[in-house]
Amino acid sequence: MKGKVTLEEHFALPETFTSTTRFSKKGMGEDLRHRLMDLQGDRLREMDEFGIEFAIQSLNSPAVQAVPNVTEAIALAQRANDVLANEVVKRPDRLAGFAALPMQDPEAAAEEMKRCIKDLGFVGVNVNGFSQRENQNSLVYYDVPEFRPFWAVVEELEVPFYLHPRNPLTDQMPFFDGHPWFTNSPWAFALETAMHALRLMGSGLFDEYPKLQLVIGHLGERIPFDLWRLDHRLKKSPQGIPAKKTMREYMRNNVHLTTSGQFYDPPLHLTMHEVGVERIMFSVDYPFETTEDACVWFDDAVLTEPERLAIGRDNAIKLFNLDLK
Ligand code: GRE
Ligand code: ZN
Repeated sequence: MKGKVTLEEHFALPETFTSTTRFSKKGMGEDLRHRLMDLQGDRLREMDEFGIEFAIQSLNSPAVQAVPNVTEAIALAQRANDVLANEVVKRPDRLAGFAALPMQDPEAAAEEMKRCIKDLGFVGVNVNGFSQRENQNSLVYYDVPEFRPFWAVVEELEVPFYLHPRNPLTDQMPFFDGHPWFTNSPWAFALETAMHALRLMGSGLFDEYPKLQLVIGHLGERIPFDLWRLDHRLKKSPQGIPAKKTMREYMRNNVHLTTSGQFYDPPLHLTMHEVGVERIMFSVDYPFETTEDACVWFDDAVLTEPERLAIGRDNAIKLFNLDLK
């Protein structure tokens, strides 16, 4: 399919690259560095080769979220956003930007988000999970009351918020002891991100701000598979839950999903059944995944042509108000 639009595609600054290196295979470091730093060369050539017209770019993970010093986190987010804005203006026909945000300070995050949307022309924000604040072991999740004014600004700006994975602090989790291969992207990313998304839903955030739109990758970080059981068991929860609606209702009204790093028909079909075709958008997860793997799969996935067009292009154009014909 030609004209695809993608939205979980990453770049890095020299100083944020190191937060990713440990995830790359030995020997891949240099190639990955090149691919993360470059926003114009190979990236666009691969998009051309495999029929991607337009890609919304975001900073690598965890980057800003892993900087405990609040002043440094704010400066890093601003720098990353300025660098991205400079690259996007060179090819506004192919690229757009997501803002990186210093969530360690919700007020500063709201200010930076306004600057990115209003002055830099970004189309949304992308945050890499929880933020470490003040020290390495103190982490904040964004369902807590302190963040409600921040979410009010997100709703007011009418921009989607992409909640991107980061690794949980596995040295605090005996759970992973002796099994490091299950940390990071093979398993831990989805566990962490799904839990954060559930915290947002369960806290009643979307009852307070019903127009908020959250985006999560990897076909919903496993939530669609468990959606029926989740609501089935929550109905019987002895603790109750602050949320007024079912998780299914939030998934169908406030959440969008991408296919980043999930290039397989059965989970796609399950997800379409659970949340509806209009809430799913094609994405690659470049450069951690190859454009080829993603596109060769998607172009031949078992879909009707209207479904392929919606997931591959039109849903993203609509959600982000992209200026594409
Ligand atoms: C990502 O999406 O950010 C990512 C990594 C490392 C490995 C795989 C992956 O940062 O998808
Ligand atoms: Zn990613």
